[in-house]
Parts: sequence; structure tokens; C-alpha cells
Amino acid sequence: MRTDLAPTIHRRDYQAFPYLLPRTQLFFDLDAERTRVHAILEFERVGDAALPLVLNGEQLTLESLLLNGQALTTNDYQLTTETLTLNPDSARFTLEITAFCGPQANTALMGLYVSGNSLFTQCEAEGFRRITWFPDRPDVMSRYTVTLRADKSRYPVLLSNGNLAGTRDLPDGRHEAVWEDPFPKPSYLFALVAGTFDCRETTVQTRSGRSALLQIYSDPGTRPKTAWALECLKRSVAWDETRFGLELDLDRFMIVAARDFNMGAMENKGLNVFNSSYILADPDSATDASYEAIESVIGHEYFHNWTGNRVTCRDWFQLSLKEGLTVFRDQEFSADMMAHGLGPHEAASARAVKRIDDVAMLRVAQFPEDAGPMAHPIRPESYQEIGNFYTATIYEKGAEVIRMMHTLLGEETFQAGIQEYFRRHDGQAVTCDDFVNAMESAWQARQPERNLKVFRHWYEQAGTPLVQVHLNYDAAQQRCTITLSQSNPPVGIERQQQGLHKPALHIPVAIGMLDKQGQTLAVPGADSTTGTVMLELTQTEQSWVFEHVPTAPVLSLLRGFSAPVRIAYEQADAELALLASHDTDPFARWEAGQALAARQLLLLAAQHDAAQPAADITLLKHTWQTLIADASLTPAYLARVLSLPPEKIVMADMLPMNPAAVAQARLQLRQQLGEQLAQEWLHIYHAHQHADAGAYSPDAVSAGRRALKNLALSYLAAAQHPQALTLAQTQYEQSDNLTDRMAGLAALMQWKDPSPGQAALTGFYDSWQGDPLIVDRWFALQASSPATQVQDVRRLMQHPAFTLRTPNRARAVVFQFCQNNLLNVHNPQGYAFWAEQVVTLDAINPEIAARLARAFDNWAQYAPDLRDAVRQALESIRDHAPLSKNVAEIVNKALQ
Ligand code: 0A1
Ligand code: ZN
Repeated sequence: MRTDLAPTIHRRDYQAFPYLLPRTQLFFDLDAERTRVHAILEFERVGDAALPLVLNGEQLTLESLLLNGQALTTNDYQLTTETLTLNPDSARFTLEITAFCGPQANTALMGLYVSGNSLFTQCEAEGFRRITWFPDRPDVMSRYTVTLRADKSRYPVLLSNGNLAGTRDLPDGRHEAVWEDPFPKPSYLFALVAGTFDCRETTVQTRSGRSALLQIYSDPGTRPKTAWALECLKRSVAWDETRFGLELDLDRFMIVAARDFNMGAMENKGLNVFNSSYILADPDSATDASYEAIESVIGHEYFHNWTGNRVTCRDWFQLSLKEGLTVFRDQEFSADMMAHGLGPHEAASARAVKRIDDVAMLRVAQFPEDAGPMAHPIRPESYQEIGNFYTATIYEKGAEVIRMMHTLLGEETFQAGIQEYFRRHDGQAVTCDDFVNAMESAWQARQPERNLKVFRHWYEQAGTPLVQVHLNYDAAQQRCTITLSQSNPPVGIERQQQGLHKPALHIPVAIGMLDKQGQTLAVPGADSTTGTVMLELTQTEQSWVFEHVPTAPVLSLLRGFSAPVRIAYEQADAELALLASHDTDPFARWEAGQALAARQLLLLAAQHDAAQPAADITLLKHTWQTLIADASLTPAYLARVLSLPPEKIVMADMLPMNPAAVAQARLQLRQQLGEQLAQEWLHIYHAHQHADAGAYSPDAVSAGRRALKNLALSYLAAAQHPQALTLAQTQYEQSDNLTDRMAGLAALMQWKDPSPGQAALTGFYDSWQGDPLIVDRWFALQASSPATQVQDVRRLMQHPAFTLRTPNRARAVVFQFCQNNLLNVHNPQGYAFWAEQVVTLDAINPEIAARLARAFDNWAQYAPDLRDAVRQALESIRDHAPLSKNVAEIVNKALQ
């Protein structure tokens, strides 16, 4: 049975809405079972009078409909499961809608829903239509006044966007709050929250001297865990002023933490709602990585206040307009925070670490997406369900595209472009083209000969371009010629477009040259301090000639990851080792070491099938020894350099893919490096054992020391080093922070004898079972462990604390196993488990189910036996009825 019934929406079909909606008044009688929503909507026709008024609405019960105060009968409108259509005969009219929705039964967590004992909304992208009938599209902007009424003891806190205009008590123990948002906004930025919360607040002065109230609301009893979040918010406010010149425009900025949340967080105007995992932190319940993630997500949502809210998207095809730009902004914010207060060398290293982490993320999540059935340009041409397009491509590749503009224009011109963008479009719903136009005009104001004509193609093409590098050195002439060529064959849906032509892209390729001793070669035209030259590839093939190059160079390519591309260049292991030891560009240096390790992993994985003797790792080992001995490298950087590349990155160079073999190879290489560098690991461990002088601090330098120390511990554990058990045990029992405690626990779980790990796991649960976020980690550690097979994960799901209804818990167990346990999921039983969970989750929460449905997106590249098994599992999902639009789109595309 085919479920491919959902219509496809095309970007080219965009039409403006034929009505304006200057004012929206909403009155809520809140109740978990049944909430009554009374909406007063003032419309003005601007389009053709023949066009009807079509409003979106889903899962609502209509009580009454009034047009200019007159009750309408069923003859006056058409109601379907998705729309309400009217033909008003005047150009200005007021529509009054009274409807009911059921928050308690809303397990999809879109629209108004219950989490814990409180009520929350999630409206992006199309959740508002589950609250009332409305033009639920981002280009219809309205000024909202919202009245909330609820039982005062159950819902003492009543919040919505904007400013609090008044509160009063009502009969029967109820109360009321009225909120007015001075800024017109699209419905996806609406929010309300009602419940019992702790609150932490502060007042800040913005640069023009206004004072603004910042508040963080969280579950009762969790106030001690919101100090970090509030600090992050204050830093975000200050940073957006200093780096982007953008000031907070509100008197009051609120964040509320929700335990049940589909994504990370949501930028509703003045009332952000966050997954509690991105708010709550104290040393016992948050790792260094979570402190960092909290800073980045708080920054991200705050920065949306300008890039997303003040200027929003015309339609959902423009999603990357706000997301790519805002991710770029949050990445820069985090980098600036990490570098803050450090000397120049350490600051550069801190920035490089952030860049490395961001690029690793892009390669793990976005590159595979760009090579699979869901591949799409950062501005998609079509979709069936927009919820499926909150992707790594829109976010992370979108940010890379913005970053390339930043690279080409330079910081100053880029900032001038941002100013120009707001000058032109403040208060509007616009397109990606509008953004690029503003950037281009700022560039041309300074350099009239430059333009973004070729660059714009980045918005149209899916796929990761391949840049081939060819080097020709003429020793007699001391001339070096570098030829770059680019290709980007059709991927995903592009393959169905006949006669598709993908023009060349504008690709900035930063390169450097080293001599055979690892010294920087002075290249004509290069930056005098870094030796970097920026080659702007804008055609299918181009050559650059460098004169006076005294010796055949070793190329350092794509420095700083100057473009989201793959590089094809034949480079001997010895050249990679040289770059890993000497490259002055910290990103390229890390990259060379990773490439060397990846080659080793691929060799091991290939041998896995052939049962050949272990590969020789001498060169890798020596390179790592050189790196370990290099006193100029910071611990955080060294931790990245000495980590083995993730399986999903290594697999990109394997055809057919055998994920379990790569996972096995990684374990094996870790063990070998653990054994052969044991003295080094022990030394590192002891040198960084006490990362903080006093109490735990999540700052990047201390976190870097912990990361390196815990990496050393994991190598020692992998090698079953005689000292590792005691070190892990002691660390697990005595550390004062979750990062070290988890690392100790993970090391114990690597022990061949399962008993120390089991004992620690039991103890861990007993100690921390009251904290859902820590329990999520406890589940995740087990679900992703190489010791956990399908039957074990099924057993884990029998645990009383397990539920599929809380997305964080489903992610901790089911997603961890399916996405990250590469050793044990890639077999017919694993795929059958996956299919079963997708179908079960789909009945509860389609958005989450659709994400799980993408776990084996690149199955077409798997080895034949695995491919058959995935196909069978996919078909079993496809044939299940009913299936949500979300999951149907994913599986149908996967099977095409
Ligand atoms: N705009 C948010 C992401 C987001 C999207 C959809 C959501 O509901 C299903 C929630 C959040 C961001 O970029 O942070
Ligand atoms: Zn965002």
C-alpha cells in the first residue's frame, strides 16, 4: 500500500495572502483536558475580491463563528479537517471564532500541550493551527493581545509574548493575565505558558540606556540550576550589541524550560520555550558539553530576536534565511566566548577548537544528508511536510553559506551588509534573495567590481561539491601551478529532474604551502602572518600560477574549512603526517591527523572481513607522539587531535559501507593506540587530573583539560591497562562534576569483566534517579554501548523510567541505539527493531518518529545484505496504516 498521498508544496507556487490581519485578540480559558479559545481577528482585503479567505485549522472543535458580530451557519463557510473557508463580502471585517482543543491528548507536542503539570505551546512551523483557525503562514503578521484565564492554584504563572498589561482575580479560584505584544509577528512566534514555576531574574541596561527584565522560568525546585542559563542570556544580550550592533527591543525577555519538547528550543517573541536540557545545569547534572550547548542554544534563540523575528521568512522555503544566519551567529558567539580573556595563541586555539567541533558536526550530520534521499538545497524547492525540513542542511550548511559570505566580504563589510539588511527589511517577511542582495550591495559599495552572482547558486543546489586539486611544480622555473576543478552531480530529488544543469559555484578555497621540513613557504599574494592564500573558484576549472616557489610544496588545503566541500587530492601518508605535525593552520593540521587516522580505520575495516593480521600503525603512532610532545598545543585542541574520527565520517569514504566493520575497527584501533601509547596516556591523565584549581568551572580551558584527561582514560580502559580500573573507579567515585563522573563510568563500562561497570551503573541510577536529565544520560550510555545488543535495548525499554512519550527519553534510548550504536544495530534484528519503533512513535509524535525514520538514510550505499534488510524494514513502515505525513514523506523518499 502506498501512503504517498500528501501533496507536494513547491516554492515556485508562492502567492501572497490576499488579506492583512493587523490585529489579533485571543482569549484562552485554559484547561488541560479542554481549552476554550476565543479569537477576534480583524481582516483587511488587499488581494482580488474573488479570492476566498482560507484559514488553517487542525484537531479543533468549532463552537461558534461570527462575522462582524453575526453568527454564521454551516451554509456560510466550508470546514474540512485542515481548512475553514469563507467568502466575506466586505473588504474589512471582524471574524470571531470560538473553538476547543485538548492539550492533554496532544502527544505530538505541536500547538497547546501538557508537560509535567504545566501548559506550553509550540507553534513553529505549523502548530498555531491547532490552537485556532488562522492564516498560519509566516508572511501574515499581526499585533496580538492575549488574555489568559486559568485556575490560580494550578496555573499561578500565566505568560505570553510582549508586555504584561494587567492581571486580576476571577471568581471560582481563577485568575487572568493580559499580555500585549507591541511587535507584529507571524503566528509561528506566538507562545503561551501556564503553570507553576521557579523564576530567576535580573535587570540589564541595553546600550541605549533602556532597562530590560530577563527571566528564566523552570520547574519548581530547579532554580539552583538556572544560574548558568541567566549568565548566558546576559552575555548574549551584550554580545549582540557589541559584535552585531543589535540591541534588545523588549522590556521583558522570558525563557521557560519544558521537560517535553520536540527540539532544542524555540524563539517565540519575548517568550522563548526551551527543552529543559538546554537550561538546567549544575556540576552534578550537566557535563562540560552541556554547559557549552546551553550557552550556544541560549545565544541562538536570543539572536533570533533580530534574525528571524524582527525580519522573518516570507515562506518556509526561506527557513535558512533565519536558521543559517542565526547558527552562524551562535557559532561566532560561542567562539568569542571561548576565546575571551585568553592570550593571542590560546584564543586562536580556542577558536580552532570551536571550528573543528562545528565542522565535525557538519560532516557527521549534513554530509550524509546531502548524499541521501532527503538531499535538498539550503533553500528547498519542494516539501510535503515542513517539519521534515528542520535539517542539518538548512541549519549547518546554511551557516556555512553565510560564513563563506563573511569570508569573502570580511567582518567589516559583512556587518555593513547586516545593517543594510535591517535598514531594508525591518518588520518584513522576506526571502534569502533579499538577504544576499543586501550583502552584495554593501560589498559593491566598497568594491564595485565584486558581486555574488555565482555565489547565489549555493541556494539552489543540493549535494556536497567535490573540489579536485591538481598540483604541478616546475623545478626549473620554480613555478607552482594549482588547478582546482569542481563537480556536484545530482543527488536525491535532483536526480528526477531531467536536463538539470548545476552551474559552477563560487567556492573560497584557503590554502597554504609547506616545504618538506614543514616550514611555511612564502607564497606570493599570501597573508603575511598565516601564509594563507584564498583561491576563489568560480568556474568548473581554474588554475593559479605561483612564481618563485623554491621547492615542491606540500599543500595545506581548505584551511579553516573555508567552504562546505569535499577535497580530492592524492596525498601520501607521509605528507599528511608532516601537515599534522607542522601546519600553522590549526584546522588543517587537525584535518591532516584525522585523515591519517581515517585511512588506518578503513584499512582495519577492510581487513575485518578478510581476517588479516592487524595493520601497522607506526606512522600514526609517531605522529601522535609528536603532537603529544608539542607544548604549544592547548589541551582542548590536543583532545580533538587525538580523538579518532567518528564512524559516520570515516564511512563516507567506504563503498559499499559496512558500518559495523568501521565501528569494530575503531574499537580495535583505540585499543592498539591505548596499548602502544600507554605511557603517554598515563602522563596526560596525571598532568590534567585536576583541571580546576578549586571548585568545578565549566570554562573552555578547564573543560579542555578534562576532555584530554578523559580521552586518555578511555584509551587506557580500551587497552585494559592494569591501572585503568583503579583510575576509573576512583574518578567515578570521587569527582565533583558530571563530566568526570560520566567519563569514569564509561571507562568502567569498557572493562572486559562487566561487573565493575554493572555495579557502577546500578549505583548511578540509585543516586540520580530523581533527575530526569541525568537518567536520560544513564539510558543513553547503555543504549550506545558496544555491549548493548538489540535484546538488551528492548530490556532497557522495560525499565519503569522508560517512556516513548517524552522525546528526551525516546532520544536517550531508541535514537541512541539506532543512530549511534553502529556495532549492534546494523543487522536484520536491529533494523526490525527500528521499524517497529518508528511505527509506534508515529502514533504518538510524528515529528520525532520522522527523525528516527531517517536513521539509515544512506542505506543505498550499504553492503548488499544490509541493503536488503533495510529495504524490508522500510517497506514494513511504508505499508503500515495509518502513517503520518511526516513519516510517509521520509520512507517514500528513501524507497524511491
Ligand atoms: N526555530 C527553532 C527550531 C524549532 C523548530 C520547530 C520546533 O517545533 C517542532 C521547535 C523548534 C530554532 O531554530 O531553535
Ligand atoms: Zn533557530
